[in-house]
Amino acid sequence: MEQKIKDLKVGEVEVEGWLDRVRDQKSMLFVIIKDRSGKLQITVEKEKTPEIAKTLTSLMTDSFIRVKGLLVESPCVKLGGVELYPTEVEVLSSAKVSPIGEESSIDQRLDYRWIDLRDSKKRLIFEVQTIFVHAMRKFLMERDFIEVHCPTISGQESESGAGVFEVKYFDQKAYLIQSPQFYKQMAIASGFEKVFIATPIYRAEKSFTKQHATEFSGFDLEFSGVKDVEDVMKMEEELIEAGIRAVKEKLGDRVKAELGVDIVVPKLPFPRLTMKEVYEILDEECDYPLDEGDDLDREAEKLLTEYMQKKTGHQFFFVKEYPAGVRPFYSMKKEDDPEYTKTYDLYFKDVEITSGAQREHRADILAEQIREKGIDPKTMEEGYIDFFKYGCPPHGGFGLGLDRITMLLLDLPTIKEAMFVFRGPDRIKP
Ligand code: AMO
Repeated sequence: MEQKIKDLKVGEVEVEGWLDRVRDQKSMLFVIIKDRSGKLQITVEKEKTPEIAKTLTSLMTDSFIRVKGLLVESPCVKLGGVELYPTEVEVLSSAKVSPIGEESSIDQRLDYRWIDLRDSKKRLIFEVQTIFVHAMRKFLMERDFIEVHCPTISGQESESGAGVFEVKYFDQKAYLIQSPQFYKQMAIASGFEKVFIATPIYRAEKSFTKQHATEFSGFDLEFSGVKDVEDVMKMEEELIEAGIRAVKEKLGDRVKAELGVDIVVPKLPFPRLTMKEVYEILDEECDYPLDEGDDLDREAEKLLTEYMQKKTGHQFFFVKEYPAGVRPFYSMKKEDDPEYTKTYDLYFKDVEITSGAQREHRADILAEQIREKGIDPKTMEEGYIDFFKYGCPPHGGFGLGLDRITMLLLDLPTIKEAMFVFRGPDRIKP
């Protein structure tokens, strides 16, 4: 294993790194190299090692080199109080001049995303996401959830309303999944009781907003034993709190120092509103009336967020019991008010990060609800409605958009910055 800069001990060393800076002085050359762990000064005495000096001055920033030499203590050197006198330098990859710089637009930077990501601040975003996802997995495994992996090519559309990418599948038509919805419900019908699925999700929508991508990372849950949508919401708020707490504990200081963002661990429980309350608030408090039965538009989401932040000081809030007309066919309707459903959305700052629900698990009612959405239930028997004909417990779950929560947690201006590689209507490279 190669040695990382931060682990080097004085004496003979061999180290690899990116060329960061070269300061050329009369008789000396000071070269800084870096790896993920830190930076190191290489001190070259031009007269003693002219070949090494020549090699290093000929290189562009971000060339990748291997250096052998003597590491000595040197209290006046700012970088860790050590410097490396090289005896051998090997150029492993010489770089051309970078096509992007600090003044480049986000889209120029995305063309060269691998170079853009060399900035340690950008890397930190993915370190945060790693900790967040790991903490969620730990939370779920402690509660006996099983992780399953599902196909992303399907013969069926799962989310009426959301755009779907059609793919040629030999001589049949197939789709890229808009959600792992059917597979997580299938796992419940398989008696798995508690499952989660982390998967790519595809949406063929020409949306150019800060929170839309055409492919994103979903983190989906489904579990049985659900009596009401509240059971699902409770599971989600605890899960999110655990994820953010882990980020705060492990990386909170670095996020503050490098990105200038305070990670706030949310207090439980998150505030809750029913859609009926939302209609009233929008009308009476925000002067933005919606018709009963309407979904929230972007303006309503912003106004409601402002209202909730003022009223509760909370960055998260749930909106539950949506009208049946704006929710997918798989949502269970309220027994005492069937115009409304046992569904919810979770908002973080002013963006929806999750949809969830108790599901309709009775095959005959499900078929009826599919018909109400204008879809012929026969087209959904095989591969969906059939799951519920051979016994299936009541259940519920939710789908969390990972890229959105990362963007919001770190106050990033767009989801493009929160995704390792962004996919949008006009971007399919790199
Ligand atoms: P929904 O369609 O609300 O619900 O999607 C769930 C979550 O996925 C994220 N999301 C997106 N992220 C980036 N770009 C997009 N275009 C995009 N679309 C959605 C959001 C959203 O809240 N099957 C249900 C979930 C369920 O009920 O379990 C579903 O797919 O964070």
